[in-house]
Amino acid sequence: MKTKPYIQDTSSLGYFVGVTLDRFIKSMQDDFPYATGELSQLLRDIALASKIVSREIGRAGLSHVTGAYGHTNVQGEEQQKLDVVANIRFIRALSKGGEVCAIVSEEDDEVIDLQNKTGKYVVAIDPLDGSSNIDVNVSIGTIFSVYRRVTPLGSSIAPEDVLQSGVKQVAAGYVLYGSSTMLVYTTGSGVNGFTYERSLGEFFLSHPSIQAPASGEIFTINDGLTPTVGLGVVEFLNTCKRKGRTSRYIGSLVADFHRNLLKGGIYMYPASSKNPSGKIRLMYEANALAFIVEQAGGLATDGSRRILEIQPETLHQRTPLFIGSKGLVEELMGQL
Ligand code: AHM
Ligand code: MG
Repeated sequence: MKTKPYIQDTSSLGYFVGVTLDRFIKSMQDDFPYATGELSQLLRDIALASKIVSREIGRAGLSHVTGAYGHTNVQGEEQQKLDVVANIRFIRALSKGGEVCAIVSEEDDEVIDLQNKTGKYVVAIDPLDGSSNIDVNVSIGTIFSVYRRVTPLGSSIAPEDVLQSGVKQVAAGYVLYGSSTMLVYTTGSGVNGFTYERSLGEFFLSHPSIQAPASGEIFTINDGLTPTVGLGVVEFLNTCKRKGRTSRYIGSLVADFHRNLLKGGIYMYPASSKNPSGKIRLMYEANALAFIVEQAGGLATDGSRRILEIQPETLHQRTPLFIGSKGLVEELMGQL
């Protein structure tokens, strides 16, 4: 019988077409001979929860999960029902997996101690970001950071396991529930994006090796804040307008960030008189996106410090955030 080797020529389609998230995670793990597979499993757990959340969001208007839950979180913000649903889904997935010992969530005042003394990882998560857009069918997201615990396995968790600066992240990512659902993540060797194929129930690699454009034309800010922000930011905004740049603001950090990451732009949430420390939370919003943007060649700062080097002092600490294309962030910094 004549045989021939199976050689699939995908060169005209791009090498990565058809690679599932699972397979991609596995191939990344294979690059590290001593990897135990626990981080890979953790990423799969997050992906699974995000599929469930994507389904809940997709039918929210029909299933009575829109609207307020009737409870205010530690930030003094009213929780939406979907915030609570997403929080439960992610915490359940992360606690069942067995790799995680502690979780910091936007929706929980205190650290969630999973009482798992063999769990190697700590996760900080905003299960559903963009609360104001939940009920109006506009893009929202999930943001997550993964840290290695610093106390020895077998011991109880301690504050130093949780309050780690962003440079210590071993993985970070976000899920964007937009016109399609996408998961974008990094483990410190580039940024890759996966699009969810709902009918197959799989994420497929759609955006390999994402690079942030070196500069860009988009500036992103809640313009209502500008009367109460610092003069440097106002000056930069005037420069953007004079140069004919484009203003775009969705009000969902993940969506605004993702657009600027792909197209070139800068997202700004400065300190203002209403939010003297800014609005964005360091541990489960800014750090993950800062890790991703740097991996993609961009920058993230609070105006004077690299976001990733800020030592968190409290779980729900806020920070001013300027993040995006390197050229634009540097230009802003020159005017602060
Ligand atoms: P949230 O975590 O309560 O949703 O708040 C964070 C959100 C970000 O997604 C978004 O960039 C920002 O808050 C919008 O704030 P504002 O409505 O003040 O423009
Ligand atoms: Mg949030």
